[in-house]
Amino acid sequence: MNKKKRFDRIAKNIKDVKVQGARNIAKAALKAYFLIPKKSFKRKLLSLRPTEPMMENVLELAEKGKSHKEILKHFDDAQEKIDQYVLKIIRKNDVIFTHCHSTNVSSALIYAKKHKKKFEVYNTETRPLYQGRKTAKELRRAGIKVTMFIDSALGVALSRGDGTKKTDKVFLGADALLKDGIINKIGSEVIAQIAENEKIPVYIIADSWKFTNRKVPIENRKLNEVWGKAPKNIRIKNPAFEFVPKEYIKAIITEMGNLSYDKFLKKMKSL
Ligand code: RUB
Repeated sequence: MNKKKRFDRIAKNIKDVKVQGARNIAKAALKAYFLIPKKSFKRKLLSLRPTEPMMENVLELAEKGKSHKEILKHFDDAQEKIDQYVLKIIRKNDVIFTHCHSTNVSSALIYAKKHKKKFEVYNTETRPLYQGRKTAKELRRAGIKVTMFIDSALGVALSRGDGTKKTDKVFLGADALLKDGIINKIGSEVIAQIAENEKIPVYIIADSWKFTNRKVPIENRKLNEVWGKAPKNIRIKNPAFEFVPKEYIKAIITEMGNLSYDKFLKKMKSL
């Protein structure tokens, strides 16, 4: 297959969410960019998932001459450090709630399981594309006990009702780390609000390369993801992401440590 065809195939997989999550998107985009390292192709990649500053950051690094290998090494090194920090905060019998599918979150949970931590996970199915099923399968394969909830059972999952246990911690990934909070999968702000009411700490688990000072638009996706053959006269909205203000965040765990959001911002400023 020629380079253009391979580029197009990767681009389609990113657009269709076959490749999903900020880190996997950044990795795939990088692979595509190195096939055809041209500005117009970079622009095309950035247009596929507009809420992804990590993709933008790594493509800029590549444009400035950082090698593919160096960038991939950052992802692995960062994850290793994140895993260590997350390991330290998981307590015996914790119930950890997560949403959607995040490689940064799942890897850290799997690492903790490998290091003999005893905990279980509550997660959401994450309509309309059901990334929660991917999370549930991945964690279960690693031997972690998982209970999946429909999205509208968020309140039940987070506030002990109908036979559920008390949730001890919320772990959310992030697509964008901003000055005043983070952006993650739609539903994340409601989760953070309920967690705040229930006094459950919310941890953001993310590679610091998701940080940006730029304005990040929220991606609105195709309506047929929500309702395949909806009657024409019904309007549908399908926002993919949502902003979570830093006030709801107990700490952010990046490769730089387990920090309050303000301390994290200070560190980013000093780089
Ligand atoms: C995925 C999502 C993830 C973040 C972080 O959304 O919101 O929580 O991207 O993921 P989508 P990671 O499925 O629409 O891409 O930790 O893998 O970078």
